[in-house]
Amino acid sequence: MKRFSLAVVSALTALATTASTGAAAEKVTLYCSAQEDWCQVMARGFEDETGIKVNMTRKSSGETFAQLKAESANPKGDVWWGGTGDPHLQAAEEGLTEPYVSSMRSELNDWAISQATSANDKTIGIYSGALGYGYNKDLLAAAGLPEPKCWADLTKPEFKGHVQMANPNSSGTAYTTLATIVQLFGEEKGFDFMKALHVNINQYTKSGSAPIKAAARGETTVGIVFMHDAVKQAVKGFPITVVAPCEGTGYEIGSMSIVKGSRNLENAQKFYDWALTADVQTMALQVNAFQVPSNKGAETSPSAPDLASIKLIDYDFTLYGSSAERRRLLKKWDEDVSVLPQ
Ligand code: S7P
Repeated sequence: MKRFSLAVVSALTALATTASTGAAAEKVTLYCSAQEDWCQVMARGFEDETGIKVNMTRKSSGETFAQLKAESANPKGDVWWGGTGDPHLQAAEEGLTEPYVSSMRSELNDWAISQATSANDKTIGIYSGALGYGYNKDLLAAAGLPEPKCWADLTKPEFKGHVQMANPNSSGTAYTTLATIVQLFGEEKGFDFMKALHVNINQYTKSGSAPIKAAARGETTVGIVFMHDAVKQAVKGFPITVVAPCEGTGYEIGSMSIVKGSRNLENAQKFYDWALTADVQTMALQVNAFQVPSNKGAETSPSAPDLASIKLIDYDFTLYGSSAERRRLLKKWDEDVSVLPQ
């Protein structure tokens, strides 16, 4: 009887161990920094196709970078998908992400590969998009404001209280704005611009796309965002006009990285390969995500901003994605701009 119970106990223990090992292998923890609806499509799409459970959390790019850093001694995430490339590059430099060379690379545009090459394969480009702003034409008309066309227009006194942007510490979009302005005007004049803009800002949001959603709802006249995020609101039927600033503008290479110390590395790599396929990148259109996809075979919507017709600067991803420069610029913005009276 005693021998029988021992046998039953060990059989049950073995079963429980197999079950728990199996369950642990069939999941992946996804940190997502694109828009919530696109993150959901990616998570559900991967689960449906592979049966691997996706635990997804959505946070802005700068916030996700900070989370990876805070968790580095005990990593909890497996793959970081989406968000501007600069913090992905910084994570690579700081050893927070793993190198991986996907078999899908031959299908990608050069700009996506060069993002990988510059980070020793610790990140890769998944989409691209230009920075700009959008305004609510009804609010603009009601306030009797002239149509803004340039960055400089947003610093005019009549725009006081009418402009919204995100905080560059939490938001990749807003960090791209800061780095773009510095590259366009030079550091001294760029910071003068940020100070003049600060006077007109009604709120610094946490998330990069929040300002254009607020403009769509009529809560701010202008939102500084990626142009594709403004187009998304216009396509939904809101009275949003999208602006490619006349002086020229910066752009992002939205990126993906595998977390260093990932507990589900094989599944993270499966997700990574899957996310680089043309069919999966085309799924962006289901949620009106109008970035340019990195897979050459993926579809781009006719509503997507045409990057070839926008005056783009030669954004220096190596410098502005470096740990020292990103930290330095954010500190300077915190100390010299954000504390000024409005
Ligand atoms: O998906 C839209 C998008 O603008 O969101 C990403 C962005 O970094 C996330 O928001 P934060 O600015 O709050 O970090 C962009 O990569 C992407 O194009």
